Amino acid sequence: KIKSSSLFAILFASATLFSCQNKSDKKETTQKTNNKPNIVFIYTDDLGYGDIGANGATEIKTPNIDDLANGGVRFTNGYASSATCTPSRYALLTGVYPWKNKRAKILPGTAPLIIDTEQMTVPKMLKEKGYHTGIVGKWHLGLGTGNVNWNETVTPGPNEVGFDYSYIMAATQDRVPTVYIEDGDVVGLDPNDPIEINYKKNFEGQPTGKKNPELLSMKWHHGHNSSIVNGIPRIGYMKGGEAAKWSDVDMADHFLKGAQDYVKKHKDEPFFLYYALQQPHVPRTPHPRFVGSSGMGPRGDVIVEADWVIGEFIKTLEAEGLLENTLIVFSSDNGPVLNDGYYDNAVEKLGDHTPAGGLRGGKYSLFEAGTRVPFVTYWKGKIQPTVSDALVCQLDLLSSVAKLVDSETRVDDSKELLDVFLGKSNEGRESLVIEATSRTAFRKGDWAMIPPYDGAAKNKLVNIELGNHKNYQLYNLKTDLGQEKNLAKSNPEKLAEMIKDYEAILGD
Ligand code: NG6
Ligand code: CA
Repeated sequence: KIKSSSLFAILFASATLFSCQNKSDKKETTQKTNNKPNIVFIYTDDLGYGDIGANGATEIKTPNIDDLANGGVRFTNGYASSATCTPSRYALLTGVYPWKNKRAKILPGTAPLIIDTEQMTVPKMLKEKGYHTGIVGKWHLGLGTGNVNWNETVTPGPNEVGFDYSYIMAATQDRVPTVYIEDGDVVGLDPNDPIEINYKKNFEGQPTGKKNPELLSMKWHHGHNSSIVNGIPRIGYMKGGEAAKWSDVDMADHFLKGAQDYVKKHKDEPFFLYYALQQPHVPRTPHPRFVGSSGMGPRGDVIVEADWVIGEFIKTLEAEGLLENTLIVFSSDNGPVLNDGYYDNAVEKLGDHTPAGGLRGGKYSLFEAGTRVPFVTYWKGKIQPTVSDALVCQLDLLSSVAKLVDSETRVDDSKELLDVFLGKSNEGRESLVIEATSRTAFRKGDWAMIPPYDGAAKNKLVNIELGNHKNYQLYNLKTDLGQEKNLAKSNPEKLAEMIKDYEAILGD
């Protein structure tokens, strides 16, 4: 078996080299780089561990994601670095624990870039190895250095931290500016209708969600009552830029096309694509053809939609003959939330679906559902289908992908776990510090430890338990996945060991 597959690899590699030699006049570089696999991160926004069929969901259908999960390594202990978006994305790209960067918090649309342009990132590392690098989708890591002028090229941004190409939304779907930005320029901007953004104060005479409920097609529940775009009240105030405003219901198709076009354009060179979907984050705006598809209201419908675009994207890789030369990593930036600020029936129509898949908490939480997320690696013909319970984190992708492409780059917090990601080893990381809204907790072996925190036990607006408690919490996840039995008092030795290891990492 091994022999024939390596023979195949040699034949395949030499065939690839040969065909490229014919095509390209830059023989030298092409030969060196073209045997490198393409790398694609498909990253959803707020998708819970239990939101996909492969992780046990029965009430919602995600056949395309399930194909990846069942045809690759499906991780049962795969973690985002944080229970919210910005810090997780920061860690994904830089390999640095987000709690080491004070600015890695949920950012307004006007926040400056929080990745140092000198810092190592996944795309930077890959660029050094001859890859073309692109991002399509949600950014939410800040742009510019302070007062962004949206009517000029916005910089620094993704293009200054390693991406050759970027097609992004600045922050979130519920935050202004509600426009797409390509390589720093707002797409479709009419210079006679400049964009102004303010997160503190409205522009005179502009309607808001708060004052003009009659203009709304979606009602706000908490927050989300500033400027109105497409009948949806947002966070932050925006004036101008009418022609550039995105169409929410078309966003999924739009980003899909961006991702497909990127692949088609760069299929003849090794590429890295970070495809960051907006679903199922609020506001949930399924394209009309998906409305009603889940029976669960908009949250379910946009998950079906996300699954569909992922399927279409994979078809493109296949049609271009790239699937067997592409490592795909699928994951989510943080755990699930139902009501995240709009009335959209996510709670009312949930039925028997369990977005957290039996884990406690959700988005914003130090309990497991905050950070334990769908996590899959897929590489047709290269990764054997398996289920792995190794502890892995999105943090680890930088060093692991570096190893894959023969880069020397390693970042301390990012563990090199290439064999684990390729399904050849079950030896994941020993421990992990997880983060949720500026608090941290600790995972090691079968255990989870949450230090004492002041603050509400539950965020009542979103109806999620945050993990705060006046005492230490200690859970054995092997016997108590739902974190119901606090063993801190009955197992002081384990608690002491966990605290010691955790503090050693924090104090590093
Ligand atoms: C919160 C928003 C929430 C969501 C979140 C960011 C309010 C009341 N809530 O502040 O709706 O936008 O930020 O989500 O405004 S994340 O997935 O990008 O981290
Ligand atoms: Ca998110």
